[in-house]
Amino acid sequence: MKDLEGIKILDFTHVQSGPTCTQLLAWFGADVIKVERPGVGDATRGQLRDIPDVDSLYFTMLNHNKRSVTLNSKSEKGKEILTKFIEECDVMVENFAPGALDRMGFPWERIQEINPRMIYASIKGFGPGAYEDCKVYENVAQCAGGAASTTGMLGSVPTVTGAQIGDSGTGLHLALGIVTALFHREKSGRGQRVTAAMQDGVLNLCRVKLRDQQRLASGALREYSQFGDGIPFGDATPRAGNDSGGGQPGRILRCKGWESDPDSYTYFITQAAVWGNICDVIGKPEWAEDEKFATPDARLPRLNEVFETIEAWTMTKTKFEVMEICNPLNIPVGPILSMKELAEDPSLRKTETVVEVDHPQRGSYLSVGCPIKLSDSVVEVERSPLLGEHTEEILQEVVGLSEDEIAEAKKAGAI
Ligand code: CAO
Repeated sequence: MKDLEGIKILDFTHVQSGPTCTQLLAWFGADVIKVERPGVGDATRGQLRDIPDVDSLYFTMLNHNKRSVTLNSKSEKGKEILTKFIEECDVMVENFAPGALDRMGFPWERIQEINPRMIYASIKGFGPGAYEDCKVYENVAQCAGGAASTTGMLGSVPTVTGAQIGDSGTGLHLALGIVTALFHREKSGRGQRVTAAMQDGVLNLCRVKLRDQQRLASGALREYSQFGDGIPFGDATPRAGNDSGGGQPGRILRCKGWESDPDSYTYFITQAAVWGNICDVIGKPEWAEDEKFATPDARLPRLNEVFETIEAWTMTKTKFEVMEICNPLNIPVGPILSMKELAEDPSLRKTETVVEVDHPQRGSYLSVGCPIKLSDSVVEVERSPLLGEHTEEILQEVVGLSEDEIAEAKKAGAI
């Protein structure tokens, strides 16, 4: 049994942020009906293509378990069909540029009028305010949400991260909002508007950096390497390089083979509770009692010396050997894993976090499966739909069009 079975989602999303949200809902059993412009479709179908004329990995990896219907929702006939879809569906999701659905003639008020039970969920770049009309892509959100100003090396340019916290992060936020609104509807019988702004989503994920902003008023951030380096703090949370964001200092350290392998590194955390074990493993047992190193406070101004000494040891081991030695001693470390290593990782294959999917045009490809595991509700990853693959069955099943009506809509260019 699929938990969201019976929930029909009218999916007007495109590119990355919205599709990640509806993909999650599809994995949990919702019937996600992806609405795409006839002959065009989601722009990502054709972006970053690795095989000519075949849906890109960009598209196929973001649109699993959905059905595709083509509909020109700006044409008169298309609007008629869209109205029927709104009557029949439970949730409508979109991440168009601000105002696009209003311009199409379907503002929230109209949608509510057509179906008061409808949950209407949107992602925009910004919430209400000075920038509400702006179009936004991933890296703009990372910059506007506080991630870029706090990421990168001190004294160097602001840096964006490879994790798509603006797009996929906001998609996750929206999915939770939709499920919450579905619960609300169970009790109230009413739908509601759900919005998630990418700037807000990124800032939510940068919560610890706003924490540090406020701590600055009480003086230097002593766990930042710049404190030990004697570099004064300014009036905003600085870039922290690879320092840990929490109270246990950590850094990325070189491992055996780093000269030729760009990913031969480990993240090493000097957790206070296991400091004695760390001292033993790196060959500095005397540091456990030495007053210059014995306590977290004493170590903070000496983190460079601490990590240089640990690194002299990690450089004699591979990143996996560091893991094998430190884990039994409860020392938190983690290898820097390349995408190649992740793609080949047997544990991730076993849990279906990395899955092989078959596609009629491209053959077999790797994808990231559902990262959320429920003990009773197992997710089966299905391939993404071809453009308009389900148009006729959806128009018949969901909006009740006859074959003649479908032929007429086709003739009018509405589907
Ligand atoms: N039938 C008819 N028209 C359709 C349609 C359909 N099935 N699907 C889309 N369209 C129309 C839209 O109505 C819109 O028309 P108008 O400009 O006349 O209102 C037009 O296609 C283009 O939509 P868009 O403005 O959303 O697309 P864009 O490529 O210009 O912008 C993006 C893309 C992502 C910048 C913008 O959609 C946006 O800012 N979205 C919100 C934030 C967001 O989700 N960003 C993440 C993107 S992933 O990095």
